[in-house]
Amino acid sequence: KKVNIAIVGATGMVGRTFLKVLEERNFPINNLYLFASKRSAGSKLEFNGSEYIIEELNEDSFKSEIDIALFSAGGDISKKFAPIAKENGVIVVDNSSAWRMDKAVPLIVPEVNPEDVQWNNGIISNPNCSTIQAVLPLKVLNDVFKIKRIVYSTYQAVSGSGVGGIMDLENGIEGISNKKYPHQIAYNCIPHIDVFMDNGYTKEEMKMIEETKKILNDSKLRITATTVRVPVRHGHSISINLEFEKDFDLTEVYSVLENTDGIIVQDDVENNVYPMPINIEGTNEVYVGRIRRDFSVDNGINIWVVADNIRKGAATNTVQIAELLINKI
Ligand code: 11C
Repeated sequence: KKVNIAIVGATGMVGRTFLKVLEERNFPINNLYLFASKRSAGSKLEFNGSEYIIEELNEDSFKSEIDIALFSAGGDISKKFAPIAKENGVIVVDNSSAWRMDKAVPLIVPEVNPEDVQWNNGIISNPNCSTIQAVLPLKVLNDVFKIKRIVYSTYQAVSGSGVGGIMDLENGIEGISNKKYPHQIAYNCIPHIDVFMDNGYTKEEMKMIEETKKILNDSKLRITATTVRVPVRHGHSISINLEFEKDFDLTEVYSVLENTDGIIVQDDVENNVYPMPINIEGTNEVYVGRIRRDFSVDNGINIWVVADNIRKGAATNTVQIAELLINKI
């Protein structure tokens, strides 16, 4: 069955990647509607060999027969327009942080909690990019060894901040000052992603902590995080330190990860093989390597997790959620 799809924020980095991923996955589309701000209205984007004209998003945009709308236009647009779409019978899959922690809104990574699509009420949230790539390995390891504590340390690409982040990196290399970030990102690391909260953590850190608990459905999980922007164009990396309740065998950890859909294990240190952002750009999987015991605690382990933040961290995951919906429409 073919469905009618709308994209809100079609001209952005994630919006354009929605189109590529829908095309690559042969998503069964009948009509496609592209929405963006007034500035982009009238311009065209190509999909499956045809040109589509971008329309300005407004309160009447969802009056057409739209089944599913993929939103990636920032939190304010989602807050305003997702309820309007929902009232018009559209199911919204939202890539912003606007609805993620709303108890009435499922937060989904299809390899982890696809069943949560059942209780959607017209809005489904796509998690933060760093959370998505982390919970794939965590879900299967938790199922087998029961996680006691998680320590996240991230190394996040500038594309996570959109075009402005990439400009700051490229300009910085040329000696031109930063606009997007509070400091130069070229030749630097900035331990500051999103705004600071009253508790001393950044919002990105709190997103990773709270979203992980919601997706793994365990509000008591002990989690801490440090999120850092690094001068990498695409691909977020995360060092994850874990403590399990149960003792484990490293070979069993490998086999659990290797047998999980969506995960590719790259771990052959003798040959310098481990996941790196430069190698995984444009892919849809989550890569895991540097798997090793943490000898400083009981039942501890370290893993290194890399994924394309615009694909699995955003566009691909959102399209996969829409695929879960197709059979229900
Ligand atoms: C970053 N993770 O890399 C952010 C971008 O909550 O959807 C995505 C922000 C979000 O800056």
